[in-house]
Amino acid sequence: DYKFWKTQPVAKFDEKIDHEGPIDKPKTPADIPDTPYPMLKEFEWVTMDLDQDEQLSEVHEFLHANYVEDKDSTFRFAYSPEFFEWALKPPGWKKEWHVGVRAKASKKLVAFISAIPAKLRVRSKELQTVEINFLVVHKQLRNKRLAPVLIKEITRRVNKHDIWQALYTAGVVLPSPVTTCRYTHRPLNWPKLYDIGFSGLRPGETKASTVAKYTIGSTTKVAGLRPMKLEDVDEVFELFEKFHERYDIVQKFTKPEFTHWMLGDAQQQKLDIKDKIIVSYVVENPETHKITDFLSFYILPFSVLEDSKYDTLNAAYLFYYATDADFGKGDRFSEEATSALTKRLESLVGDGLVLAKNMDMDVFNALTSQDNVLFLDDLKFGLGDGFLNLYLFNYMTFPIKGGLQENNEF
Ligand code: YNC
Ligand code: MG
Repeated sequence: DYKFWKTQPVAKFDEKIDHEGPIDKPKTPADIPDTPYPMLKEFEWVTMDLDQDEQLSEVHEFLHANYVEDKDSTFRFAYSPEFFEWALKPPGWKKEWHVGVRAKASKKLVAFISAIPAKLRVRSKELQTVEINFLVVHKQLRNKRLAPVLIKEITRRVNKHDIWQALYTAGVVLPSPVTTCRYTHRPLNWPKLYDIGFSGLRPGETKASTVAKYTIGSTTKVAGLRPMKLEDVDEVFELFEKFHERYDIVQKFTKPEFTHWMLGDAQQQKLDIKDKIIVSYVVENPETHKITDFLSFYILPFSVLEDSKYDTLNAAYLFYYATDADFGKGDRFSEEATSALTKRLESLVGDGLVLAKNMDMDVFNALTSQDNVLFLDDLKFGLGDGFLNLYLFNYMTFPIKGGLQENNEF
């Protein structure tokens, strides 16, 4: 019955929404307590210093053992230390927003939650928010109401910086999603996916026919496709901003943020493509040298729990894309504009599959968000059983259409 969430500034399931905006009365940082929320006496709050390799690997190992699993506990997200560098230290990151809880006696990490700054545009309004992620409580301390304490403490630490809204996603249903997406999966190495129980055999299909169905070549097709470079940032940023006008809810990146999210830090940028965790490509028109398209995906493996043959499942996730495809002079959502966009995204993401396959990925994952539903079916993505709900804290919105889309069927 959502004993905790009932007390929080979030929309109720049956709430009639008649305006968009904050839910709580305005407050100032001075109204917020200076000291942390009380913690159970056996435990203590700590701020994790992810600039220290030792603490970074501690967080890494803790999440490795306790973070999100699929519903049958067959797979668990296997974030790498490099991934945390990228996900938890974007421009403007704050150490005090990497919140841990330790057992007082053993000093062992038993819980974690994080926030990073993120500016959002919700329709025509821009909001300074944080994105909350990596909430996790040790497996042996579940169902003890520790999660609400972590959430209240991170809220306090964020409010102290005069930020009152937050964005978060979760597989669980809480009051109330702004939009709901479904995970879809495009097998790249079907025999392995079948062996570890990730993919099944469809009625009427054989192993051989399934392998044939998912076969893709090893060369990309789009002329002018090449890895994105630091020198491309200005041009791609402009293309990206323009393309993103079509969505109702988007993150508004500054240029440094955009560089961080698409290319990673200086260390990432030096890596060989095959070792990267964030992969970005552009299409440079061979004649005009103008950049016409952009595509990115990130690498996040799963641990395969209890399989004798394999211990990792290599997965790529569709991240952002943008294109200057001719949307027609008038309505960007007209049939003509949509068909131009579909064609362009299909070849772009189709090449993304090839790139990921060449990086030895076993599966390419995507959500049914933004314009993905236009191409998922043709590119042989299949519906998974995971859902992802998107939430806003302390902000009431009308249902989001034409951006992150709800109840997509394709
Ligand atoms: C969840 N994922 O409903 P009620 S996603 C939010 N997000 O409260 P307890 C969650 N709330 O229903 P446990 C949640 N999961 O009574 C559960 N809850 O109102 C709510 N799993 O707490 C739940 N990571 O401590 C209930 O539950 C209350 O011991 C129960 O701990 C939960 O990062 C959890 O899936 C998730 O480690 C920590 O199960 C634990 O079960 C776990 O008794 C594996 O909690 C890892 C996992 C979640 C990934 C994520 C986004 C988190 C968003 C948090 C909300 C942020 C709000 C905005 C704050 C900033 C505001 C500003 C400004
Ligand atoms: Mg608990």
